[in-house]
Amino acid sequence: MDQSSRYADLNLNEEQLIQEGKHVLVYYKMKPSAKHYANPEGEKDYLAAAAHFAAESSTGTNVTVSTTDDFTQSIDALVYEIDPKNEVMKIAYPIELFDRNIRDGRAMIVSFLTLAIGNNQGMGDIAYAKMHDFYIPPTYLELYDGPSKDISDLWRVLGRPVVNGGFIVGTIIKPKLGLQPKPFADAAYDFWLGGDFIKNDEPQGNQVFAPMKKTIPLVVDAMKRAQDKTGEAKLFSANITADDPFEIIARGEYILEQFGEFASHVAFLIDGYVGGPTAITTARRYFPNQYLHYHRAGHGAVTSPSSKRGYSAFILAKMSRLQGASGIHVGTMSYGKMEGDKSDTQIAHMITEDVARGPAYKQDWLGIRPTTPIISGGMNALRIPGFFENLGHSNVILTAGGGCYGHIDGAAEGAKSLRQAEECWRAGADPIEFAKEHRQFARAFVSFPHDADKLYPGWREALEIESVTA
Ligand code: CAP
Ligand code: MG
Repeated sequence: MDQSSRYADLNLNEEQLIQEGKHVLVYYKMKPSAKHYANPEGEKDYLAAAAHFAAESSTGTNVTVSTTDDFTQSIDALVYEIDPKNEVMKIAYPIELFDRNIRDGRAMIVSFLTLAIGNNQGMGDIAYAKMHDFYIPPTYLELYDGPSKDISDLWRVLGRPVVNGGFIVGTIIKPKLGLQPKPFADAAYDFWLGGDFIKNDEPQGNQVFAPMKKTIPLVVDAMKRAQDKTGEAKLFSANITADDPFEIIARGEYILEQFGEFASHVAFLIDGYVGGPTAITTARRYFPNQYLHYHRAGHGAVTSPSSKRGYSAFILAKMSRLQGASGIHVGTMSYGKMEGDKSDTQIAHMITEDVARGPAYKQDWLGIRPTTPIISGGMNALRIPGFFENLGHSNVILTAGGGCYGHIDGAAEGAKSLRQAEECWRAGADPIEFAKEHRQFARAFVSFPHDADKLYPGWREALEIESVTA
């Protein structure tokens, strides 16, 4: 059934829709199924498929129902632009479609997802559809929580300027799982002698071999000893992810109680993709005084460039700022081990700047606090100069697990090598020349010889230091 007469209006003007501010605008890459449409690239069939997509994403289904009235049609989602050859489809969703809290009338990302990335992901007449950008108008934007804390709060704890406070050197306690409480805390202490910020790895929580109520007290002690020894404040991002919001709350409350006078040094980590919006919002609303660290493990299932369904990493990050993530992993923009591209800098700029361009829309964030780009995934000191050259600034948190615990001289030296690598970039220095004067950075070449050979050919001769097979 061709529903384009109801769910499409190609005369709508995007600028005017933005001016009116009554619609969430969404940009998809969509392909109709050749099984259902004789000419899926043709204007008529493409529009019919897009209209069905809009119907299923708003007020309709695959047939007309007798209960539809005038008001219903007034909140239909409308296809307002298509480019079949480039698989482009843009839909305007009236704000009224989206659910609001009964407690405070505010918006919820789960409602945006259940409509804009809901049934439409499995429709028989759509080969695939992936969201690549969306625009939120001011009257809807202000209904989202946004971050309650941001990187300036961490810089304040670290005793740094709260504007451009600079690079936060972090790690992830490795191995990913298997450390019992004392070795876990020892690993934390070792890193903190050189670094600023430690996170739980995403699956670490309350495993039977490392009960949280045994591990956390030892981590608190390690933080206190490291702070005393270095004279510097240290930060810990504790994983409180769980299925049950009450478990999340119980974990958070226990951790803050244990850290006591140093509770302000604690961020809370939520595995936001697998945990979902409820987990993120539970932490955001119950612990508004803690920096909310959004880990995105699992996101690749929908965001990978190899996936033509779901939504992009840009969308995940944009939704995280709306939900109130203080920081989110944004990948390493091709410099680390995970999928990514140099152009992913657009994600980092979009979650931090007041007004940011995406693939299709310019979003004014209207003063909503920034979300910190968290850089992680296969990073070590050698990969840092190129990374920051590409990103253009170092007001980020970088967490390197292998890059620290795989450093030949241990985690603290690994941390120092990361900090030196950022200094090298900031000074615009040649890394090999810089390494001649900075031992920990030089020893990163020895620690990660495969990277060194790839990134800095000739380093062995130039640095004249003993080389070991990694
Ligand atoms: C990195 C990491 C992070 C990934 C997540 C890991 O460890 O702890 O979870 O970076 O990817 O478990 O792999 P390494 P992303 O530093 O040892 O690689 O940040 O892209 O979401
Ligand atoms: Mg991890």
